[in-house]
Amino acid sequence: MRIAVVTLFPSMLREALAHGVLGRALERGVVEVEYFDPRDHTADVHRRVDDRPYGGGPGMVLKVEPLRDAVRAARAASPRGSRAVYLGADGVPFEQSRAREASGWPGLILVAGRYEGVDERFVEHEIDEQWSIGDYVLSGGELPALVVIDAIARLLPGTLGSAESAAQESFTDGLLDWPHYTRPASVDGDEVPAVLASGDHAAIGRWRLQQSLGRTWLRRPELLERRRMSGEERVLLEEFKRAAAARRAEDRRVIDASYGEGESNEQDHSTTER
Ligand code: 4G1
Repeated sequence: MRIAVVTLFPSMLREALAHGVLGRALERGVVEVEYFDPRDHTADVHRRVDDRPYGGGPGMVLKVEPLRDAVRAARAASPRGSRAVYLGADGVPFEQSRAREASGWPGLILVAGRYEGVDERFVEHEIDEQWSIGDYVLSGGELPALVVIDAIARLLPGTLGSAESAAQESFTDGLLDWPHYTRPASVDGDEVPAVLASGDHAAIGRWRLQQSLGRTWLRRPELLERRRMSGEERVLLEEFKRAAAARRAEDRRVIDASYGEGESNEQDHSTTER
């Protein structure tokens, strides 16, 4: 896949993409990343890419012409059917489903903003989609571009080993990950869950699925609502909830015992965990 990045800071991405699984994918040509700097598309002596916002207010806005010409150069170097995406806080959420979809495109042109953003007329005329990686204030679109490239590149055949790619389509799609453990089996008296060392692969699979369901229920309940559950999953989650309730009851018992009956206990335990 061909990825073109329109950015004022290409070295920010170049360095970050040289490592690990992505670095190897680039070496092997599974993905090709090319940079287009709007500053290379200026005509004035100051190589000016920004200007003051019409209507007043703080900060600067990226001018249309250097951005437009950089995107046009990127389009000329990209395969037919490539799509140009502006990364901005006001885009649609960039999620795994969008990464999966974009991994099937022949090419992708990512545009990273700076300052307060870009002139809206550039977006209207040169951009096909707008994506946001999340709700926070950033100082530029370069880190979002890295996030998007990482998420898409690892879906391309040849980036990961075949064992890893099979695991990606596993049954835990749409759930949080299960907890992981490695050696030693005991750290400061803290033991690995016994089931993981049992060698019973069916039991391990059930435990992991249950942990994924339980953590998703605790931390990201909206993800469970989006996802239909099998009968087995319902049973596993109900068992997790019962165990969680039993743990809470036991915690309350221990707390009551240590504070003593009738003594003040101003702590509010309702806001900790479910
Ligand atoms: C208004 C967040 C502006 C930010 C409201 C997620 C944030 C790109 C993203 C901003 C950016 C809020 C993103 C803000 C991003 C141009 C340069 C826009 C940086 C810029 C909540 C600054 N996902 N933000 N504006 O952060 O590029 O992709």
